[in-house]
Amino acid sequence: MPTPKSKPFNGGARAAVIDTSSNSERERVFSAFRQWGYLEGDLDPLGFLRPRIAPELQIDSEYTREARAIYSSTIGVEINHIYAPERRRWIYERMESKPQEEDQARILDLLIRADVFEQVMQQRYLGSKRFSLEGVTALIPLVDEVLDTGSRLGATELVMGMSHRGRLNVIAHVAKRPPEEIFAGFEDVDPRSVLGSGDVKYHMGATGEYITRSGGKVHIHLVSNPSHLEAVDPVTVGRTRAKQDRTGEGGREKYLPLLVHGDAAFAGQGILAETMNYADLPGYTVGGTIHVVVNNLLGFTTSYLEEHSTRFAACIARRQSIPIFHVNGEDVDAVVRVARLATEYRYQFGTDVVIDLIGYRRHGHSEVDDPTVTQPLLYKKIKEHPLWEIYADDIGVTDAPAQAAAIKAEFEAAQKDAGKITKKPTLRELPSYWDRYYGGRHKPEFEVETGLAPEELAELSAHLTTYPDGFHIHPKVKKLLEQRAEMGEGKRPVDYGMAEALAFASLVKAGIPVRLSGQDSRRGTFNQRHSVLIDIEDENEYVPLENIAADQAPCGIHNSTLSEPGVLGFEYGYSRDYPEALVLWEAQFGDFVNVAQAIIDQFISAGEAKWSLLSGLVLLLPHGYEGQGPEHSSARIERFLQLAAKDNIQIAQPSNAAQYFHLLRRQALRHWRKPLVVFTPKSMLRHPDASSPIADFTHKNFQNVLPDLEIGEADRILVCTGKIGHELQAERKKRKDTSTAIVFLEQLYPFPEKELIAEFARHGDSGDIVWVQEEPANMGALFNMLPRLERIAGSRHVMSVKRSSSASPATGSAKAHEVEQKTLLTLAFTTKG
Ligand SMILES: Cc1ncc(C[n+]2csc(CCOP(=O)(O)OP(=O)(O)O)c2C)c(N)n1
Repeated sequence: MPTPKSKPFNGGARAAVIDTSSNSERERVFSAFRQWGYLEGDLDPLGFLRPRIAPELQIDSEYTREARAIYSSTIGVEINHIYAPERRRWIYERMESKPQEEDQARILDLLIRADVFEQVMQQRYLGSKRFSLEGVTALIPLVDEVLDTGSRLGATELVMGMSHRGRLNVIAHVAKRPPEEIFAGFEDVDPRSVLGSGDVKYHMGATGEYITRSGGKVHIHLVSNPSHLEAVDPVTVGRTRAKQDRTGEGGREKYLPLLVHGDAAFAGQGILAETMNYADLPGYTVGGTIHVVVNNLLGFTTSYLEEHSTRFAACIARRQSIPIFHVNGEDVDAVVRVARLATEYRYQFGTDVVIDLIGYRRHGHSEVDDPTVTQPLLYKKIKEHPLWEIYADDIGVTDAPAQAAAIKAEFEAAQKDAGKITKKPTLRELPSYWDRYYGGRHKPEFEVETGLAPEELAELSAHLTTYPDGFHIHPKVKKLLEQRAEMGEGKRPVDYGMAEALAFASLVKAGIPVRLSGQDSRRGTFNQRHSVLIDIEDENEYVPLENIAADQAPCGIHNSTLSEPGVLGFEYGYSRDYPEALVLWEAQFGDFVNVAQAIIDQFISAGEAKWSLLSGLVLLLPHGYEGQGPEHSSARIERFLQLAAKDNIQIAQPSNAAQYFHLLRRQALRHWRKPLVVFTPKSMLRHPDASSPIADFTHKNFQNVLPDLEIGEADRILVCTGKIGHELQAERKKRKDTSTAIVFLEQLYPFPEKELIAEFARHGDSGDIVWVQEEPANMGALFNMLPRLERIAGSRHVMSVKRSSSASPATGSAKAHEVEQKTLLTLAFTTKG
């Protein structure tokens, strides 16, 4: 069946109360203000935002004042771009009704706490970076209201991603970690526990419980993040989706995602746009993320006028049919009202919403930075400007200073306690679904059996190659399924496509969910997968992997948007909250993986070292030199090897179909959870040399090294990985060479030293070892392998054969490629040290 589009979960819009079709004078005035009122709004506490006059609003009418008071006030609603009129009316109706009375005592308490928390840190840890929230502390009452409204509508957990600004404040006042735990970060206790690892205090994740205004309880999960602004966005959304998928029915109500952004980052970083772009797509939706732009109209030293080509930083969100609420951060009742409205909207329509919380930045970018150098006039104004005192005055509370003094004393006592802490506090608890899994160094006992009984393979194969009666199959796909059926019966060698299908089918049958996403992954870029069968008469879909067994686990194979960092970040996040599942991301060609480099560097390879957080994510990266040019050849093996240390990741290149099958099953079945980078084939996908007999699926496990059993004593041992090994075998045959062994290194990291030593020993102890690679000398595994090979070579001499160093990975000429490839093969058999 076609995948259903995501639906609003509260049954769509309410009946409209406002009649926008009326031609009355009132309606005409209101119509103008509903559309353009935000442009003249009183949105910036310091009047720094350049004012804008909308000619449409200069109307001489008895209704102008009324409309202006609603739409050009401290709230500005930007919703003209929402296609659905009933959604716009839903917002008008609420804007035009009388605001509810807010719990002002609670709001004031939250504001004082947030400001005083920063001031107490400033007092004691002068010279440390803390990225103060002062100037936008309305964020805390805002989140308080999101939690209250969310909880009333079904939220039991807030999954929150944010960067540096105000993070410590959020850890204290939203995640509710005791302040002494946070202050201990400044005291930098227990340095020996994090030698060479760990992270700065404003990157650490945190969990806690929040009691809402109405007494509801919401679990808070603040996601660990790197400095790379906005990189945490897709990770947070992916984590939310995994939590929702684990829950099934009702998951979208329970798990509410909230992303807090800086204004410069929101406008500037493409990964945010990528993340928002999949908000409504079936494979990725979370039923709406609430975005808050903590907008201080500055980025480090940069003015908002230099940050974006749009009026507001939030305008990037206008491409989606979702509301943007601008609000003056100093009218905190309005902030709370907007928070309620936005949360209700998310629950009503199941889409993203954006709150643009406009304030200012009290200090420099960090507290050690002097902002008067770049914005002298603004900072003169800011210096004189009160904080929570403004709200206390507005609501007529006179004893607020005493309240502030009491809160200050509380924090100062916590600072004293922090000085006594000797062990670095962990600000979070992991969910119990991580209990069974391990990180750290690899141990042999983590290995598992991955072979399957022949009968089981036959049964899986039957399910994979059949479809319902009356299904009109494409003739090409019919042929492919017939061939796959023969593979399952052992009548023809199994290729990669079938090997992968068998691995996935075996896992879902055993109750292990499988999720794969990538560009065109449902069919497969190289026509190799065909995971979804499409009826050629009505385009109905049939997914064999969803029809393996009645009680099977889910199998989701999704065509992703054309995004690398956004989607890879999502899948990393998904793997973080679904350790039991096999989660895979596939690059269209491995060459495009470098677009997502920050996700690889900051999360995938360093997540365990920095935050002790594990992931079993699999990256499938088509790799191999086939004359297709500089951007269709290399997934940059060298980059992954450079990132490898202390068994943080696994890097493999399975050179035949059975090896791929065992590798995928090993990843899912063992409880050692480490990211796995797989260099996958292109031309070898259906090549007979890389296909495997069905027998290889029954008994063997993944072999880190494929020995050369054809050759005993050898004068020369060629060590290689991937496609080149098959070409070397063909060349050896052509040469009728019987003294050269060809050894495939199937796992490049962790380096299988013992297996390789054993294999060398089988071929005697003299002669040469030659590392052969297709990549140029400055790329590929060469740099990593040579010292390792030299260490274990014994009396053998170690040499290498590779393309010449090059600034670009591969030639653009297919013919030049052939010449180069031929030369490589010749040199592999002839080069002398
Ligand atoms: C991807 C990336 N580029 C550059 C930086 C350096 N940097 C850190 S904070 C910052 C300014 C951020 O401004 P904004 O998003 O408005 O947030 P604010 O600090 O003003 O709250 C910059 C450029 C970074 N951390 N990440």
